[in-house]
Amino acid sequence: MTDAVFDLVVRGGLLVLPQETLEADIGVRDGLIAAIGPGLGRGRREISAEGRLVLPGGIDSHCHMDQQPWEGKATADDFDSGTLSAMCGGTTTVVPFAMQMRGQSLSAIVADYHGRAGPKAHIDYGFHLIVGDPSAEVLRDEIPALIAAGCTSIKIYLTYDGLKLDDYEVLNVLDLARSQGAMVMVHAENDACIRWLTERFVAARKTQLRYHVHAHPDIGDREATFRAISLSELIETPILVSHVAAGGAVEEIRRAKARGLPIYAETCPQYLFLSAEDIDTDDLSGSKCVCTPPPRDKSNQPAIWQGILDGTIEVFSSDHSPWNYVDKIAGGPDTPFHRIPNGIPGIETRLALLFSAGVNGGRLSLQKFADLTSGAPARLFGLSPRKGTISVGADADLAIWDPDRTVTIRNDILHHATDHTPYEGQTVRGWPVMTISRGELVWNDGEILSKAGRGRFIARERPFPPRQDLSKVLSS
Ligand code: DUC
Ligand code: ZN
Repeated sequence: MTDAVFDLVVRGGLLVLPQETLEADIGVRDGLIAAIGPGLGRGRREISAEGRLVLPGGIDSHCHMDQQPWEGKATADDFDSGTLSAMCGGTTTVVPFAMQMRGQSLSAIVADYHGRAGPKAHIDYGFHLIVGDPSAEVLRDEIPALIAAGCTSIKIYLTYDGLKLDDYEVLNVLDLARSQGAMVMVHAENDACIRWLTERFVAARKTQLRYHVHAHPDIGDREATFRAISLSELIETPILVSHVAAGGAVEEIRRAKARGLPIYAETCPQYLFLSAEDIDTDDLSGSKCVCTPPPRDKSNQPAIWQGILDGTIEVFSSDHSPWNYVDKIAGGPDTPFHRIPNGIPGIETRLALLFSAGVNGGRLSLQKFADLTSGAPARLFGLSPRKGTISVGADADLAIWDPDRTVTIRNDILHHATDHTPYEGQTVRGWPVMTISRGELVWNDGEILSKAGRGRFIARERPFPPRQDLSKVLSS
């Protein structure tokens, strides 16, 4: 077609732009959005989006793939199946974790992770840095160089053997993050509460699955969230509280924001669409829902929704952490709760679950949905303005949705390599039917058109201006 003005035109959809919803076309050139408007000129390729919604491709800023084994068991998804599954669920960028444990070199882990992702990823990706050993050498010689190379966010844990930091170490990491303009994500559970309760439940032979929830009490989330906020306030650097699961943590974050502190928060599908009841089974099937923090008592769900609605929680990501069920129950029918690998799959169902209950359920506007699942993670993790919105100059990363398609989630319709989904049998309305990554149609309603290795590493910007001074504390 010689008179083509664009490489691709997505024609006639209802576009979900940051401030409005507009019936218009999108013209794509060289993988970028070149024009938005009605009646655009021809494209060498045209895709009809008539009767459909066109949303920014999802950004999943919390997902695990091809991570180090847990008690000898590997995650089910590598970068091939993990990113494929994301893509088929309407996601166009993922940010998984390069995980350093005590004694390891973080730079070596990141180099290894590049080798794992590069040949396999179907969509674009970045890496967060899990800092499990913030030695003076790692803080001085490794992290600044990794941030300069585009890994501009750090994850720290307040629990988990081999990963957890004490408060002194947290302060060092926060101090470095401030000086580098990096985001710090915090897994905020109280480690001592978990260990103390687990020891007592085990001693009392209370090892059935339900005790997983009791051993991770929501008061421990509240305490650890408040502590993380306090350390962030002292060091004057933003943090993002990961996977907020319970009302108490929401309250702490809301209070901190009301005081003007730069505290951000994320929640995940398991805290809206699963509950402690799903774990409390007589057999081990409830282990399909075992993750940390655990899905809480249902009474917490309205608080999470409220946190989303009033802006206390900005980000909705999956925390896809795909262990096979066969590995979860490998210890036999009496496997105690604390020996079940933590984590559940959910990278492909994240968007549809929220769209169905949020948008079709009348709780969320399309703009809010797009911001929770794409715009906010892009801004907070240094992917803006390249990704996160439908706007001229941005990457043409799009998800075309049939807002009325009703789908019953079954593991055999999903594309992860995990042998189960915790959402088996849940019915949703609204489904992403096409995914476009940098102007390339990669998922066409049941047909996979991408190739492993086409995804690119995205060197992310620093989300905050680097600041050397610690003005309030050190000037006193
Ligand atoms: N919780 C996490 O924070 N990460 C991975 C798995 C889990 O359950
Ligand atoms: Zn996680």
